[in-house]
Amino acid sequence: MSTLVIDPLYVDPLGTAELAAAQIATRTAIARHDVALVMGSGWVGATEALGTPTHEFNAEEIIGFLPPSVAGHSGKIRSYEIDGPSGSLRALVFLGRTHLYEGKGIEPVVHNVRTAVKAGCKVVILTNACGGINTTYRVGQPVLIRDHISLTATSPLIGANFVDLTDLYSKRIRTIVKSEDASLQEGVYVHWRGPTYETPAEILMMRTMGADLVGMSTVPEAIAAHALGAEVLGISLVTNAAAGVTGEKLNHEEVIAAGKAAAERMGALLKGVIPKLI
Ligand code: 8IG
Repeated sequence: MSTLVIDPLYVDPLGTAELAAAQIATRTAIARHDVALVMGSGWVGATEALGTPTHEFNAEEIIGFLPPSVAGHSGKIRSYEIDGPSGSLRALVFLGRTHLYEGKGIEPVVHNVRTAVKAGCKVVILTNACGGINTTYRVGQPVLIRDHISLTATSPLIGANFVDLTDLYSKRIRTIVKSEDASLQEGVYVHWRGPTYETPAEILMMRTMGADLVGMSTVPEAIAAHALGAEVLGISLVTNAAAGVTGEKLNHEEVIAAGKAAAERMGALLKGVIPKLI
């Protein structure tokens, strides 16, 4: 006889996120966090600029979170106190995320941001490493996500929940970030399920559709966070030219190396911006 174990995440995603938020509040003794950061491939080094976390634990110790499955994704949750001009705020930082290509469905992919919003976060900062489709981009360049194109044929929302996505990547927040670093460009991010990279023909299709960046994350989290009322900032780090752009092949080590090199700049940017968001 076999035992079927049904994870509560799939039965009651929002209720599970509420439970997860309560577990985080208990573990940190902090009732409410203000800002969430999801640190993607290569972004973990950028957290050094935030100082020393007051708390750190493995995400899988919190209900609904899966163990990490990708190199460069450590699966930790940290809490930071960040000082700013108008007092201090609390940042809830997720090192690593779950991706659609892991095949566990969409619920684990968005559990991080749902938990963050239930923990009190009004702003969700989503970072990722991605391929550059726009040929003016250079490896190691951060780009603000202005809009997205979803090519995964899935959504974190179910039911007649017709959420408007016109200002999904908050214009207010992009303006604040650009006042911190005027050299930042904006682009349109394509969500590709993966785990294969695109073919050169698919990259040509995406460029023709108006895309600048391509990656395997961020879009479901942005939608789920926005649907729960949080403001979203998306920042992509271009870590490789997309397929067919340079004739080089793509590899994951190149991604990790480009992230390490850009970590200091990214960390300073985040530290400068976070206190101005709330
Ligand atoms: I890093 O070129 C990274 N992630 N789909 N394509 C897609 N995802 C990526 C890429 C890329 N680079």
